[in-house]
Amino acid sequence: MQQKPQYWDIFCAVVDNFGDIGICWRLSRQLVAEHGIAVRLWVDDLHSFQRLCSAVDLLQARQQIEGVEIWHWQSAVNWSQIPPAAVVIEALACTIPAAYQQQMAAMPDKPVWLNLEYLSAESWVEDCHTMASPQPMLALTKYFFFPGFTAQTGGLLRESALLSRLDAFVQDRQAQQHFWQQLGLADAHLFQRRISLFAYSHQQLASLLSCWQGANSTTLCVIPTGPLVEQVQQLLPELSLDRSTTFGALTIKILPFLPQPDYDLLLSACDINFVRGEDSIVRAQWAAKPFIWQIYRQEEQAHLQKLQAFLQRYTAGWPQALTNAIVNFHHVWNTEQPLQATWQELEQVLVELPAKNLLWRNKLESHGDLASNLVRFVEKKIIIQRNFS
Ligand code: TRH
Repeated sequence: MQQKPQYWDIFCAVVDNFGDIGICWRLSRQLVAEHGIAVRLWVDDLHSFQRLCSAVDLLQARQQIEGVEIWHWQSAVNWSQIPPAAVVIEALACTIPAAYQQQMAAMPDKPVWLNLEYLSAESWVEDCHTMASPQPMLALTKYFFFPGFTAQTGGLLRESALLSRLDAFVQDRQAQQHFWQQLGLADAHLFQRRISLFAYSHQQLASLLSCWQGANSTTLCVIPTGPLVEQVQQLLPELSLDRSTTFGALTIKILPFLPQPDYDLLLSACDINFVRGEDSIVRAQWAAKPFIWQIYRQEEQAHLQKLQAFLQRYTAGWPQALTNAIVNFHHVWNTEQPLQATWQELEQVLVELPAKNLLWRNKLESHGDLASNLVRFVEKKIIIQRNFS
């Protein structure tokens, strides 16, 4: 007899940008497709979700896409009518409704309640990963689950077929040509390098673009639609939004916001990837091409500490000149300081990065993937709860 799938509720409050929903959408699809879990994804902002997934219907309170039940998390939901799932995830430190929490506490088999945290390479994460947070008012326990870069954390989101898909794509010139063609860039292979630029608006953008304009080699730079495009337009008013525009050695093409699986391919098709926030930096590491991370800004410069922690792990054991080039450029890019000299320093060592990135990728892969690590953790908790009830 076929077993009934286990229900998981994932709650996603979109703070800003696309990281929150990007992560929840990936996780939900993977849980459904690879673990046979029935996922109900609660999202408070369907507009942002629709940018990532065009199939999202803004008018539906409830819809199913790719096997995931998507529910609009809005004030009108009558939580007393919603039986909680066996597993409840508050994604990226959002807070689930109090009425839903009461329902959880009233269940004979208490749900496993998890707070899926933000990504950080800082060492304290290992101590807090899977830590229990008893909720005395509710007779429930919540557990912290941290994604991360070491075996003592929950690992990173990675679909089981991702790396073989990316490797096959990189080895298949025809598939790459077809990919570029579909983006209106049949001539992409004629450029000496291809750069994807996904970044927050930036004070040094003009300086970066002028490095590429004046370079000896030709650059194709693709920029996804968004506020950065407006900034580029102000700097380069001749920029066309529909077709490629050339400025010296630099050609720019504005791309539509791609579906996530296509964005993964873009990162593999490019020679250098500028990424930002929390999810695209992870995808850039799976693509293993040289990447530059613009970390999401936090109050009191907390993000710079996080960046330093990441760079320390990522460059551990590297030759000093390579480490310096990477660390220096990340520093100026994230503090928006003049970058011409550091860009030139970085260019000298770019050729060394793909091999280093593959080693780094292997290491990350060995920690398992976040969805599978979550499932394993939940299974253990359910067994323990059964034995004690
Ligand atoms: O959009 P972001 O800046 O998101 C940020 C961070 O996650 C940050 O930590 C969080 O606190 C804040 O949001 C609220 O960058 P991020 O995380 O890379 O998310 C972008 C998502 O968009 C990611 O899932 C990749 C996806 N994407 C596409 O699917 N297609 C595209 O064309 C592009 C450029 C991105």
